[in-house]
Amino acid sequence: MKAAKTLGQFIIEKQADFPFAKGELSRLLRDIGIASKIVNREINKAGLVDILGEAGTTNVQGEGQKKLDVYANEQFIAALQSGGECCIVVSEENDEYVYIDSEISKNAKYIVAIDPLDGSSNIDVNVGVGTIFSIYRRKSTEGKATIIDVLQRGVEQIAAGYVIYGSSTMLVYTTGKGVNGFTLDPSIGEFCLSHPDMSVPKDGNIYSINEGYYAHFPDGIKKYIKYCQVEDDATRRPYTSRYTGSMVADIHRTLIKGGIFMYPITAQAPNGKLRLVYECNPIAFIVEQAGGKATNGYERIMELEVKELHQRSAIIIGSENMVKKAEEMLACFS
Ligand code: AHM
Ligand code: MG
Repeated sequence: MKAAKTLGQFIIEKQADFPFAKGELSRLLRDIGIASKIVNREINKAGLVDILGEAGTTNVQGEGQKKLDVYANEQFIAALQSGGECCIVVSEENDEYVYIDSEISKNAKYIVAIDPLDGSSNIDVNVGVGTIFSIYRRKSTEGKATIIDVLQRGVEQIAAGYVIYGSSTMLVYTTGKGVNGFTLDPSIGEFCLSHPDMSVPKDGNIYSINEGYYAHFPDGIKKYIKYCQVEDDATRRPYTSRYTGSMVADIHRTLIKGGIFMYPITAQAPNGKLRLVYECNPIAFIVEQAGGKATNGYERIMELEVKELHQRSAIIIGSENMVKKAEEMLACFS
């Protein structure tokens, strides 16, 4: 019988891809994996909040209940702090970046950007949610890392990944050499390699967008949506529409089945809704590494200049030919 390869084993094996590395990145990835298991355990209990106590109240054991996104944020930051490889964490949950000030992290050379629990409003209805992370190497060589170390473009990412807490829990990541997916085996508490070398089909037949905002979309996006709905056997149209409201779930499906995910600018969100640093860039890195394409409709996501921690961006991402088609239609109106 073949034994499953665990995330830990895989990370150690892959360290050979980085001959000059000292294992810090491997340890960082391992720390993120461990924190995600703790978060997974709490998410699995989310349906019990009425029994154990609502967020903001005290449960029957006398423990204070926290909102899960706050809890997840604390877990990831604590894991990164105790690992000692990370000097700054940028999180959706913190207005400012968090400087990790400890003896063991004083020589840490990595910056982690994280959305600890994306799509958290979906927890109440038992729909999948996710964690998204991105890893950069700090640029400065001495003193405390600063905002300059943090504001790097997506092309400078060293690694990126997501965890999807869905019907099963998976961790998917890239270090720039393809994309691999690991499924959590709850019986042994380990992520096991289940989806080696993931690749996004060049074409797909699923489009994913919050069509409720149709009236507020740019004309090019409206035109593309109409294109998706027209009948044409050769291109498998009309396409199927799927949108969960959890980007990680929609992207995970897109990685496996192909398709296109769009969160364009709207009248209400003139810069888009999703955040460039810890949502768009890591997801773009993963999708590109799997052979897909990620743009804001006009420019490659990973080349966009990063001016602020919580900067927003439009995103059009997924199967290469579908993204190209959407870009073509946006170009008709520019
Ligand atoms: P969040 O970080 O506040 O959870 O918001 C991000 C989420 C994405 O997961 C999802 O694609 C999008 O927001 C859904 O937004 P909308 O409800 O506007 O369609
Ligand atoms: Mg988010």
